[in-house]
Amino acid sequence: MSLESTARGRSFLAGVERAVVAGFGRSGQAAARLLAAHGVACTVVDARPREALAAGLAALPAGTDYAAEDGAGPALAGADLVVISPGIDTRKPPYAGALAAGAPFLSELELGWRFVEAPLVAITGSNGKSTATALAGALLAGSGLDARVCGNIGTPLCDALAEQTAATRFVVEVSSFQLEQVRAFAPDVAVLLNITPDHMDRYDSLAAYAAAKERIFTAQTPAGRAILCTDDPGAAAVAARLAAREGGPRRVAVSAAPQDPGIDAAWPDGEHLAVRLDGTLRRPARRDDLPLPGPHNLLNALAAVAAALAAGAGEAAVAPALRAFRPLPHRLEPVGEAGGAAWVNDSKATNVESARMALRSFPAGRVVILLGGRDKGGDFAALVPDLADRAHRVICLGEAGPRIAAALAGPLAGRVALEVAADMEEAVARAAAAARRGDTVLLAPACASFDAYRNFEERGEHFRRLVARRVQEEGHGP
Ligand code: UMA
Ligand code: ADP
Repeated sequence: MSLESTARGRSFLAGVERAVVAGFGRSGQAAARLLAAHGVACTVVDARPREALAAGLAALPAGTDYAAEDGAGPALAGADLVVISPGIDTRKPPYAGALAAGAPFLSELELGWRFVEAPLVAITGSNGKSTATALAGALLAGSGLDARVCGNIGTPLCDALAEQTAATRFVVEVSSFQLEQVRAFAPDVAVLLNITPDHMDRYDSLAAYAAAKERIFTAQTPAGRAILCTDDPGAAAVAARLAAREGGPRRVAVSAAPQDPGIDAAWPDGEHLAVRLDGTLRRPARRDDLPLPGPHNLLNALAAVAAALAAGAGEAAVAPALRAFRPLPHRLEPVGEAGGAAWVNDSKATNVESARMALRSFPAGRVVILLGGRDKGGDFAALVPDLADRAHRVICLGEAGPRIAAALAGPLAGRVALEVAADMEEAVARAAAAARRGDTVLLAPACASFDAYRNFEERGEHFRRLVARRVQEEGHGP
């Protein structure tokens, strides 16, 4: 089936003559291309000047307009549809005013979803989204299905659609930003891994952030399935609200603890992973089929297995697909042995909770951790118990380095050594000097990367190169 032939999408766009595409990055360009393919004229709105967008604009049909963000009020007011990019904070002008006046905002995610024909899996959470999404995709692909992993993980859904067939299973990583402006988005299988503080620079409160995440379930009916990791208090609260909702989705609880026979759930059952869906119990894999470290990855895997089985994966495919799965780059990724220590790149640990989970993945007292980057409003003091348990030295770096050091110095005094480094290079040198044989040197910054890098990948690659240089120097010996 070609993109043009999706009747659902065509009928959705039937009344739309002029759309605004707000933000012209990956999501906006994908949305504009999709709209253009359906004959909908676009006005592109971006904070960047027209010249900076020239290459992307040239790929769109004549008749595509551009409006600078600060003068885009009239374009927003006159649009039949405003497709909004996830990076745009709609609390600011001109978006706040347009929203208040009732402009028809829609997330790029939902625009794409309107064109999808086969069952779709959507996965959200503060941490573990990419891992669970990639794993669910691998489980579906291992079952011989045409699985496409997309969304926040990299390829916008509007782009991933281009090659869909009636059998394609999209596994979409979904962020809170993408969920802010959904209306009818009703994934066949929706997963919520956890809700812990993140992006507090974008939301007025944790409740506002949690409410955005909860929207993944809002339009689901009993035809849909909601998979929630109920060991997490934030996700458990959402599960309780879903249980009380009439006409809501079928729920599946994911937990590290044994689950009652009466409910659909996924949990570690002795040596096995157990999943009960619609009352049918399966044990499709052993616990040690999962090659990823840490208790958090067990929950990610249980959620991914439940989601994949619910979306049509075969039971026999689960164990081999788990065994073949490798950690994604920049997520607890081993990058070398130097000075007798194992060096681990968890550059994707961009918030406090993911850094805590990273610490818990290694033996007590044996970690040298690198923390810092751009502050997203994280509560660094929440790291104290895990740092005291697992680390013997903390090296703070980047823009947030001094604030982190100030938050930790008192509580860690006399227990864990604390240093401040100007940048990654100095932090790695300090870590090498402090690490003992058998230690783990862990980059799990609990911060965004944008103070010094374009993204978390670039930060992780820099760390990897610095470690590789040490490994190589050691190879040549003194
Ligand atoms: N822009 C404005 N005004 C603004 C903000 C941005 O005009 O106020 C413009 C920028 O000038 C630029 C464009 O918008 O031209 C960028 O749009 P965007 O920030 O929405 O980014 P995209 O390139 O569309 O990438 C987005 C996601 N980015 C964000 O959510 C910030 C990508 O997730 C995602 O991979 C991609 O869509 C495809 O789905 C990145 C991310 O950081 C990796 N996500 C956050 C996270 O994982 O924590 C949520
Ligand atoms: P996301 O896409 O939500 O950022 P990733 O799978 O990329 O999730 O992992 C991001 C970071 O969070 C990594 O540092 C990883 O080690 C950590 N992490 C993964 N799963 C969890 C979880 N369930 N709870 C807490 N931290 C996690």
